[in-house]
Amino acid sequence: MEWRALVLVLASAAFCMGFGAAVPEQSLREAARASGFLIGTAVRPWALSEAAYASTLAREFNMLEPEDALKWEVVHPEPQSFDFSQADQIVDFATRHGMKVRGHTLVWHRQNPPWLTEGKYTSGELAEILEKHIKTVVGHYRGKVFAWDVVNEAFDELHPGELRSTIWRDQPGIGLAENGSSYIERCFRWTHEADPQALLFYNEAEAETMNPKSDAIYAMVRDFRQRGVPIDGVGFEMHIAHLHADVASIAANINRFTALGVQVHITEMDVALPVDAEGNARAGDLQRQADIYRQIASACVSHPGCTATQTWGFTDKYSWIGSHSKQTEGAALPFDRNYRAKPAYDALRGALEQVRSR
Ligand code: 9MR
Repeated sequence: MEWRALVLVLASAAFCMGFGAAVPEQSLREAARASGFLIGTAVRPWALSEAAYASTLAREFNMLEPEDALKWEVVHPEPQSFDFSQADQIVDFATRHGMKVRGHTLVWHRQNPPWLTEGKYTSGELAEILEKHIKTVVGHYRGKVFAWDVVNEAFDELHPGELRSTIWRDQPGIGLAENGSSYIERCFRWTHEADPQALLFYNEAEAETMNPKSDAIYAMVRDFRQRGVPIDGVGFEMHIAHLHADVASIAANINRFTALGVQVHITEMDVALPVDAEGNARAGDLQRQADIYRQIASACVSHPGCTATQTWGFTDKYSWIGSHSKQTEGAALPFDRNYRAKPAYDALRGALEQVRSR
């Protein structure tokens, strides 16, 4: 055999054995182009310097969201100082590659800096601090971040349907503790003042199906819409566990929210699988995972009011599931640790191809 042919044979054998990352013939973002649908992912800034990470991100997605870089502890580390360096890197990447940016998140009970949580501020002081935070961060990204998760996970999982007790609501809160969701309303109004063009979302976990938590959010959003509070969308996180998703209920939930005139974004999708010590999942589970990705993405793209689907990271190399489950679960994303497309990837692309011309 001629040496060039031998090299070719060896190279394709290595590729088939998994030594090279497959480049799909049509990327997710290409599949989404005709319909204008947004396909996004969460991003960690320090991984952008990794060639495979950056090239996969730019090739596959037309939207991104900083996974942690816009949270208080990163962006507002001291009372008087803001640090936009990490989020700026991500936003610059998006600009260079023609991607939209979702902002996550302005008001949350987690990942807040000690100066804030231990500062023993009065409600009046906290209200001032929060207004300044929102206006500074949103102002910095005005015209660059097209949609914000203004308030994140404000409803309780232990008492579904009730608002969670947090520093922002009632510990001590920003002064509106007795008035249900009015502290949330105030946050939406401040954000709108800082960037009237940005789309404003309420983002939540475990409210993807019809259940008491989503009922409560539905009531809040309906009230906001009726009174002209600036809210444009609801984020369904979609962290799927135990390979179980009630797709009919998710579709019904998308229907009722969009009927209020707000958009739905799927904001944080992943499907965690049991993994062995090497982080590998079973082949059958990878297929079942693909089915869930397909069904959920289809439920979204087939509804005109569901305008974006986003995964919470894209490579199994970087995912919150591993550390969160003490490495007993993982393999939750469409690409494996070597950036090879998994069955979930093909499923996602199939769903996007479904809506060439919405
Ligand atoms: O993926 C995020 C992880 O890196 C952080 O350590 C964690 C801290 O709570 O937050 C993760 O992202 C969360 C997101 O901001 C809001 N919804 C739930 C996500 C998973 O916990």
